[in-house]
Amino acid sequence: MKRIITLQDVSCVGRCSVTVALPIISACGVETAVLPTALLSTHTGFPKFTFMDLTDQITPISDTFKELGMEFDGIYTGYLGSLLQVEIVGKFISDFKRENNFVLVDPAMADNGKLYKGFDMNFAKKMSELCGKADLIIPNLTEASFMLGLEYRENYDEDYIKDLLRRLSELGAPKVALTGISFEPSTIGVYYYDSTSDDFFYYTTPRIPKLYHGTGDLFASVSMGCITRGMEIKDALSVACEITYLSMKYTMQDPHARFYGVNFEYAITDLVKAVNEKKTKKQ
Ligand code: PXL
Repeated sequence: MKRIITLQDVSCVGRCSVTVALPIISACGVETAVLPTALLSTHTGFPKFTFMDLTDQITPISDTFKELGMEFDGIYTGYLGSLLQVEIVGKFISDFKRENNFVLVDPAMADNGKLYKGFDMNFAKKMSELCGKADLIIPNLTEASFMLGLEYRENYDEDYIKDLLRRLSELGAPKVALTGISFEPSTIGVYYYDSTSDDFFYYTTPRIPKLYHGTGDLFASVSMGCITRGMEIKDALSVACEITYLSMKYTMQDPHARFYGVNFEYAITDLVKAVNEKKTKKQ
């Protein structure tokens, strides 16, 4: 069985980060190891939360992994809490990156034109450096704009998105998937660019006109699970769109859901089905 490790926070309540990555990647049939980078009572979207930084644990844990000769088929990073933490996580990637394993960096730090609480443009710059160590990055439009030092735009056309994708790949990751891209009101999806073949791909689902916390974490986790399981990246991103759409649809029935993340639990059977239908290698 393939084994990946994910480095991100544990937020006790409010599905995001590890509490999404673990069930979703496990459902794809991939062992999911975790290296928790912080412990929070909830994610930072709640009016009040605790935050215990675990940065000082990362190096002793990774040194121990090294002594044990531990290897990972994939490394997946998400929300990271400080500049120093991004730096240390970058070192972890350098230590455990191999020619045939896969590194996904989700620069989870902003959405809807705004940085999450506690982040500034220095952090966005640092995150853009971490993106340079990845095989694939999955920013949303806000994160992409901030990492490139551009103004966030709500109105754009296909040429603008393609230009953004090319510039993002110049950060150093050969493959880039930009989420939340919409050219007309009724659909939304992912725009993907593979700089190694100069190939673009766009996939959409119907748009659900709601903002829910944790959809980016769900999208990245489905992508990581499916890719590790042997799916082509374009197929994995398409499945991630469908599962995010379905989970949002289920969440709409719950009027208090916004900050508690999306009800992805109801979409797990659909995810397992998609993995079994679309995986290309027997793993
Ligand atoms: O969903 C991204 C995320 C993850 N972890 C924490 C967060 C957020 C977004 O606000 O606060 C702690």
